[in-house]
Amino acid sequence: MQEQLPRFIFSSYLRGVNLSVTPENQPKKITKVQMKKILVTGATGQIGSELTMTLRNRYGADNVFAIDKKPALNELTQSGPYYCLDVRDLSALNRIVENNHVDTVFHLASLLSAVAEQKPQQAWDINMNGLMNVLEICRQHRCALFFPSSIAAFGTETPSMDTPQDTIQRPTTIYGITKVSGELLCDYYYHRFGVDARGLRYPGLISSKTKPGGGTTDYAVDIFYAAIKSQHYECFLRADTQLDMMYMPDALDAAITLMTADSAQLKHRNAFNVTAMSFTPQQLAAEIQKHIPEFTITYDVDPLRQAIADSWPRHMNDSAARTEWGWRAQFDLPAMVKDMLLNVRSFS
Ligand code: AKB
Repeated sequence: MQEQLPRFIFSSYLRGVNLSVTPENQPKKITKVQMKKILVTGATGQIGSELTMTLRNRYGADNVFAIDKKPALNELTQSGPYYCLDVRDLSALNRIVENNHVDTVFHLASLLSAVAEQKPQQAWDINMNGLMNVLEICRQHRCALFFPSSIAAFGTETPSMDTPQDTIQRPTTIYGITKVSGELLCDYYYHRFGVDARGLRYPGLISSKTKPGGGTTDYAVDIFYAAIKSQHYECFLRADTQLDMMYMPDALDAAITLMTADSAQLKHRNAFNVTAMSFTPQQLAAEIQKHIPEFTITYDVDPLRQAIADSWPRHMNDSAARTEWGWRAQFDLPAMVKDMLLNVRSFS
């Protein structure tokens, strides 16, 4: 029976990989993630581009392997190993993990909410089949895994204020459906095969280095570029749309702190609620106006992205992350705005 279940589930698209679950290839439960040889998927994306560089600085440039389906020629390719490959290509993924003795995977390759809604089949293919490949590789090679979930894993039936760690999850977007399914799959691989999978439910992420693409919370990044360039921003969400947000340095810190936390302290493991601030476009604009008084904001609401935002929580309760592995954000709204304006100015 142990042998039949995974064979049945994966047989349609896994080829050339040993699927049998024997004592030899079943990972043992570990209490400490190695982080000696690290793979980052989706490395050119908003999180990946910064996480790869942070991990290279911390664990050695040659020990962090970056992959993305886009060819790249920038600090990612110049500072360490970079491979152009799609996470849906299981044998290529397997080769890289095997040849480089990877022990930890940060799996960031994913379509975001708004673009996923335009291409639901592709979103399922990339987000789910990509994750299934990565989980299977982690099982085979005994790697630990970081998987980012999102506020999108909740839906309209979830309490939107002080959203509990464990609560109803009935998302209405395809992106949210792939995130809940991803959380469950990671739990499944932990319980069934002992894969040390850990993860966070990220809120909207704000960063100055790489722009997000196709997300609903992207306005909170775009607004800074517009404020510097033209002192005006036209927002695609309503003025009063309150959402959880986090500045990228905190997002990177959360991922690395969770992966290096003592496994014995983790009751939840996957899908920890984490937040740093919660604001509306109007409140963000008011904070920017403290630095750029002439800045103005108008609203031209995009019904698709507004409906997505309206289905997400306003403010999550992240006490499980605080208690189980010591999560604390460093940046609140005023500190984030000050730093973003400094950084975006220096790039412009
Ligand atoms: C998106 O807007 O799709 C993402 C997310 C909240 O997961 N930033």
